[in-house]
Amino acid sequence: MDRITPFQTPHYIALEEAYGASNYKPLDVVLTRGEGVYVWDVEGRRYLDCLSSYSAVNQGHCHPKILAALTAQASRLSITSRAFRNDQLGLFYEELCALTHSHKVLPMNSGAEAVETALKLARKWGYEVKGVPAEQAQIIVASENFHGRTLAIVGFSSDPHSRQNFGPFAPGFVTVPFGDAAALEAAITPNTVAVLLEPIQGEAGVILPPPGYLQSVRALCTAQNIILALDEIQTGMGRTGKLLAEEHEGIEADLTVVGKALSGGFYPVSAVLSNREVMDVLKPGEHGSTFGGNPLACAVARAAIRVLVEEDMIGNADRMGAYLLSQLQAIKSDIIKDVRGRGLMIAVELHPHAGGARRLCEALMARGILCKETHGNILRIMPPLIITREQIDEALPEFRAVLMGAH
Ligand code: IF1
Repeated sequence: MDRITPFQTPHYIALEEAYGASNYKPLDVVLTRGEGVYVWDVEGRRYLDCLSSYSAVNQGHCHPKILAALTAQASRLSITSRAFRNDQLGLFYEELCALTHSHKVLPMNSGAEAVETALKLARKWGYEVKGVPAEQAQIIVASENFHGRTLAIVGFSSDPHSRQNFGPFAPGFVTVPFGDAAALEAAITPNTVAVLLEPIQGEAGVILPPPGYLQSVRALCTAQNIILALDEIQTGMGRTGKLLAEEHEGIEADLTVVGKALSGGFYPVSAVLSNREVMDVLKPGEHGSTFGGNPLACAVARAAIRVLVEEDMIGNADRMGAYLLSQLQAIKSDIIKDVRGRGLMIAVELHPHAGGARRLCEALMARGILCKETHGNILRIMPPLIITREQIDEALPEFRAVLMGAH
């Protein structure tokens, strides 16, 4: 294998161990190049990327048209601050609103920032439009949620690893079991301003909503004048075979949070989408961000949206996701408890006696496939949406071998 960079794998690992915070435990693969569904390590080995950076590179690694937009804009104007206007922001707003049938957009950078923005919008709307008494707003969230890593967000996480020793936390959040509409209805009070949900829980292990659940939540929110906020940061941008996962349920959220593949993985770009009423509670000076809505972010996101639609990546995710799911579900193995998913957001849940999904990730890595485990016994399989049937067929024998016990 021809070498690509000056150092070998151990050198890069040693540097990360010596100087980096230990807030991750990555696989010991050092990547140096990405193209389409593949990435290469510093030893020249090729891998099928079945994580897509947690659904940030739906368009495939280093998509040439998004790269071209990035370099063209970066050579012209990268950032202006929002103290002045620029020639990319309005076009980004118009194109994102047209794509998502939204009325207004608030651009941010990371997903967590956009979720925080949605929480602030919901609370402000609650006080100024719904008439909830000051400081009394309540927001209902689901157990096993993942919405980011900020203090407010981890404060309503049910994962001890996300919240241990980070308190005290922000008040005003009520947790109910995901999928239980009756429990959610029982948790509603006159001070409830919003419900925040992932339409499919990603980090929890691709937990699909029970049929009718999201329609029930939508109806409850409409009937009781409560904002339905959907976090589509991982499920959006075509990942589930629809542009937004809410489309599978035939509902429309009042606030929708998007991120990750909104930039095709080239740049942190996130946004809150809303109907006019909710977004209009914000007045100048009441929210913002240095990089939010900068021309480079907007140019990259415009190209990422364009290729997603023009190259029918959403339809491909639907077709290839159905094929991959059916092939994985056909694998007979005593370690497989469940295989589930929607579009190219798929999970293989293992029985406890399987010894954990990390071991399988390492076995798959040795066979040229990169996956990530979650919650110990769940394998997430989320390739870029451009994957072809041939590329799936090339990977299936490796998945079968590892899931059927060969290592
Ligand atoms: C990590 C998890 C996934 C998200 C949803 C908001 C955010 C995320 C539904 C925040 C981000 C990332 C964060 C990253 C790993 C990854 C992740 F494992 F952490 F939980 F995808 F499942 N809503 N998810 O999935 O967006 O601020 O990160 O831009 O923290 O290690 P962000």
